[in-house]
Amino acid sequence: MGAADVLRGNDIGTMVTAAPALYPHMWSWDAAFISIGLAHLDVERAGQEIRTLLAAQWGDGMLPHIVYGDRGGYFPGPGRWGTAELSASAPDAPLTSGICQPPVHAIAVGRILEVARRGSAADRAAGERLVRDSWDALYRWHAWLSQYRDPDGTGLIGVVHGWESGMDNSPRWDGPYSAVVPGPDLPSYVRLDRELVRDGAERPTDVEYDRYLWLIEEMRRASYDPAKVYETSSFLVADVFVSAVFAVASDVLADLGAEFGAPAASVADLRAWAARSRAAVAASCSPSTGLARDFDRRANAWVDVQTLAGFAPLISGGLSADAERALLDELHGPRWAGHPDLVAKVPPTVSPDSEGFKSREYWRGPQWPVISWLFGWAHARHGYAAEAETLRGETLKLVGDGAFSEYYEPVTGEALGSRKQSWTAAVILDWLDR
Ligand code: 2M8
Repeated sequence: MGAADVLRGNDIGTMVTAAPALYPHMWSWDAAFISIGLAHLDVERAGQEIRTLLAAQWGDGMLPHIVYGDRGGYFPGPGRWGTAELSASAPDAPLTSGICQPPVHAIAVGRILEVARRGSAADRAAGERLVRDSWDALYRWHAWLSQYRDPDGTGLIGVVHGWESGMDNSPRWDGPYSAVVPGPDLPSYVRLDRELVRDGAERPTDVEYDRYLWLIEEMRRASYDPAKVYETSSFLVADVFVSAVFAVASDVLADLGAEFGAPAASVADLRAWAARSRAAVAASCSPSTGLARDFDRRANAWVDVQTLAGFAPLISGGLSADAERALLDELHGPRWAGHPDLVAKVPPTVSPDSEGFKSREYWRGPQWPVISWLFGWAHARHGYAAEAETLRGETLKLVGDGAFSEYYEPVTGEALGSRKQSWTAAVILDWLDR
C-alpha cells in the first residue's frame, strides 16, 4: 500500500514524476520501471506512462532522458538544454533534454504484458494493445542507438555524458571526466539538487557538475546532431552496462515482434544487434578480474575500475558456463552483495573493499533497489532462480522502513537521497506481486 501510494502521489496526470521534489519530471529509464509498478495497479495507466515517453521521441528515434512536465523545480531545465530551438529532431512539445538513458523500455513493455496476461480480459487487451502501439517506436529507438552510438558496429554502445549511463557519478567515469575541461565561457548556473539533499556527501560535487554542464554546452554547439556529437564530445565511452541492457532489451523486443507480427527484417535486425552486443560485453571482461569493462573511446583505453557495472554479462548473457558461474558467485560473494559488513545482501554500486567506496555517495557505494531488481529480473531470465529470490528478499528487507528511498547506505541501511522515489516503489510492487 505504501508503494502504491508513492506512485499515486507522484502521478501528475500523464506522468508519474521520478520523485516528488528532487526530480519533478519524467526520466526515461525511471518511466520504464515505473510503468512496471503501475501495471500492478492499472494496466491501462502503465501503458499511458510508456505512451507519454514515446510521444517525446525525437524525429531521429532518440528517446530523451528527461521529458519535462509543466512544473519547473529542476536544474538543468529545458531552457538550459535549448533542444527545441537548436535541433531539427527535437519536439517542440513536450520539451526534453538532449541526451538519452539506458534502453530498458522493451523490458518494461514485456513485463507489463506478462502482468496484464494474468489479469482480466480488459487487462490482457490493454497489454497487447500496448505492445502493438509501442513496437515500431521502440524499434526506431534501438536502431538509433545502433546507428549513432555504435557507428562502427563494435557491439558496445557509446555514451556522451555520464547521465546517459544512469550511474551519473560512478567512479567508472572519473578517468573519462578528467579529460572534460569546462571552458571559461561555461554559463553560470545554480544547482537546485543541493537545496533538497542537504548532505553534500550524498550528491555529486560542484566540480563534477561543471563538467556535466560543460558537456551540454558542447552538445548545444553541435546542435544535438547525433553524428556530430559523437565526433566532438570530449566524453565518449563505450558503456558495458548500457550495452548489456541494449542486448537483452533487443532480445525481448525481437520476441515481442515475432509474436505480434512485426516485419521479419526488423526482428532480424534486433536479433543481430543483441548477438553483437552480447558478444562485445562478454569480450570486454578483464582477464584478471573477470568483470566487464567500459572502453574510453577518447583515451582509447579500457576503464579498469571495478563497479557493479562490471557484472553486465549477467544481464546480457553470453559467457561460458564456467565464467558465468564465477561472475555470479563473485556478485553474491563476500566482496559484493555478501560482504560481511552489509545489512542486506544486496549488491552495492562499489565494493566496500575498493578504495573508491563511499558509503553515502550516490553511485559510489550505496545500494539502489532498482538496480537489484534489474539483476534479479536477469537472474530469473537466465535460470538463476535462487539468486533472484535472494535479491528480492534482501531488497525487501532493506526497504522495509517504508521510505522508498532513492538509495541506501549499505553498512547501516540508512535511507539516502530522495524519499518516495517512484522507481523504488515500482520495483517493490513488482516484487510483492508475483
Ligand atoms: C539521477 O540523475 C539525474 C540526472 O539525470 C540527477 O542526478 O539529477 C540518476 O540516478 C538517474 O539514473 C535517474 O534516472 C535520475 C532520476 O531518478 O536521477
